[in-house]
Amino acid sequence: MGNNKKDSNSNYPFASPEGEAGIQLVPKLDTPKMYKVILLNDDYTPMDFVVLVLRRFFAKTEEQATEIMLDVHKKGAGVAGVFSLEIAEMKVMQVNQFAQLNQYPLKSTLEEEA
Ligand code: TYC
Repeated sequence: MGNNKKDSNSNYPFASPEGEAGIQLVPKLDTPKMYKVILLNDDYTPMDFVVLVLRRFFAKTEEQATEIMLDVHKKGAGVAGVFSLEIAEMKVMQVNQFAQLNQYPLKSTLEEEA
């Protein structure tokens, strides 16, 4: 019983990340930055199209999509979703391309999460 983890580390199993001499044993990882995909309002894109975009690219339900769309319509902008940088960049491209293909001025942009 004299040489188990409990004896050598009284806080076991919540082991300290620092060794005997205060040396860092477990690397501290920065939490990855997250990015908001912002939908921008305009006067021409049909509401139904915005709802479709939110369902297709952001996996929102009809109800969630309608709520977000109306929020953007009233306030000028709103959050469609929050993602890692690569995923957020892809969503922005997909939305902007899909809108352009359908000849609507709908735009989305990125914003780093606070
Ligand atoms: N303002 C548009 C309209 O009245 C609807 C709309 C909502 C457009 C959200 C873009 O991101 C948007 N048809």
